[in-house]
Formats: sequence, C-alpha cells, structure tokens
Amino acid sequence: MDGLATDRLASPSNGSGGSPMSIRTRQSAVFATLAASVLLLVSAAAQEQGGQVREFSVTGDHYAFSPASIPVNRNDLVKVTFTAKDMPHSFTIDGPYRISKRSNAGQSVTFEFRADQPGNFTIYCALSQDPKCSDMKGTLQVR
Ligand SMILES: [Cu+2]
Repeated sequence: MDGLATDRLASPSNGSGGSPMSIRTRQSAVFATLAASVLLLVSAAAQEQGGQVREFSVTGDHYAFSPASIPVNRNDLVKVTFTAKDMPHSFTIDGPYRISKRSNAGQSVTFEFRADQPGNFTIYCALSQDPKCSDMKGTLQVR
C-alpha cells in the first residue's frame, strides 16, 4: 500500500518523503467526517429544538392509564407506546396537542410529539363503547 501510494505521489521535485503522512492525514479526515456524521444523526432529533428524547410505555387497562402521569420538560420529544390491554382504548389529549391514538385490545400504537406547550394536560380515553372509559384519566405534565 505504501509502495503504491509512494509510486503515485512521487515526483522529482518532492524529496521530502511526505507521502505516508498525507495518507494518514487523509484517513484522519475521513474518520473525522464519519464521526461527525454519526454525531449529527444521533443528536439531530433530540437537539434540533433543545429538548431530550423521552420514551414512555403507557397501558390502558381496567379503565386506567398506567403510568397516569407523564412528566416531561418543555421541548422534549416525547415517544409514547400505548398498549390497550383489556379492550380498545384511546390515548387522547385535547388542544394544543390534539393527540388521539386508538389501540385495539392486546395491541399497541406508537407515536411521538414535541412537548412545546407548558402546562398540565388531561389524557383521557375518548372511546364510547363502555361508559366507564370516561373514568380513564391521566396527565401530561410539561414543565
Ligand atoms: Cu377506553
């Protein structure tokens, strides 16, 4: 490899033997570019608006959300996997978030949103197949 590069880079005016150095420099540049790309990919989603990625697994079962409160910081990217256990339920938050995700019994739905509005917001089940579903309440807390 050295021989090949030396042959290619050798010239009458270049007697300093600097070609191995330039190979190393090129490799460093490639590595730095790759590292920078990976860093960008990892941080782009979380950092683009200054928040962190927060993941929650929430179940709807026996007319209750668990956990019942979802505490996040403003501008976090909130990823929720909502699983309805015993019957269909929805994970619904009214404005300003306007989220309503329905899951069938034994299934999950995953979604994400940016918590860009501070305050406490009620999470409820908007399905009407069972009147007790209106008892399902949780809270999204955005500080
Ligand atoms: Cu329900």
